Amino acid sequence: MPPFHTPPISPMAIAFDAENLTLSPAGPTLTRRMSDLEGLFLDTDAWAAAVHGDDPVVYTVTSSPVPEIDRELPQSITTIMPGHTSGELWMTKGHQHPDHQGEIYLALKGRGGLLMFDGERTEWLDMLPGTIGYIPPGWAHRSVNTGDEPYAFLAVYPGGAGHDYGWVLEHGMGSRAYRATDGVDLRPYSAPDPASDTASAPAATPFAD
Ligand code: S6P
Ligand code: ZN
Repeated sequence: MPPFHTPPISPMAIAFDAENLTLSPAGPTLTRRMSDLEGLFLDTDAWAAAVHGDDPVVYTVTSSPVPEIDRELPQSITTIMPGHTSGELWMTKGHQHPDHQGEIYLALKGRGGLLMFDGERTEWLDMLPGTIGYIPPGWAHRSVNTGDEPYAFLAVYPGGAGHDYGWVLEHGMGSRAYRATDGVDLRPYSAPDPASDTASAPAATPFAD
């Protein structure tokens, strides 16, 4: 056995259903609710009101069985629900890979954007079905649903790269993406205010409502 082989993973075919957004055989599925996105939306009161309301699902991540370990190449499908929190579009938490390596996203359904930040520069890619978004090493990345339907994409990434979510809390993402009549309104990043009285705060709004 060559030294780079990592048992027990063997060559395998993975059925990729871009319509039903499944990978088969399937690995773990992760569900991120509003409560999992603490400290990320600018309007902390609106975020807290949503959490204390029905704490909606903001996105899910379903994976193939390929594990997140060094030298493996896992895949996952992320589906972000349509919605906004005080105008700020629903999004993933965003992360930096501590072991800087590249990653690709392939947009599958809906309409979205890929926000990237290297600590100084910000980049935004519009993501429509068929678009491959390339994330170079060292760029923190966050996905945003800019449409009225769920936005889904396939990610393929180095299994040993790791995920640093604290980096985004500390450094931000350079921009914030807001709902606009035509597409997205990108505004300069600012840190969230500390939570205050949530009683009169507007709740987060799924577009479907
Ligand atoms: C993994 C890749 C995606 C994200 C997923 C959720 O490197 O970038 O699979 O994990 O889109 O985003 P986040 O920021 O919550 O991990
Ligand atoms: Zn990533």
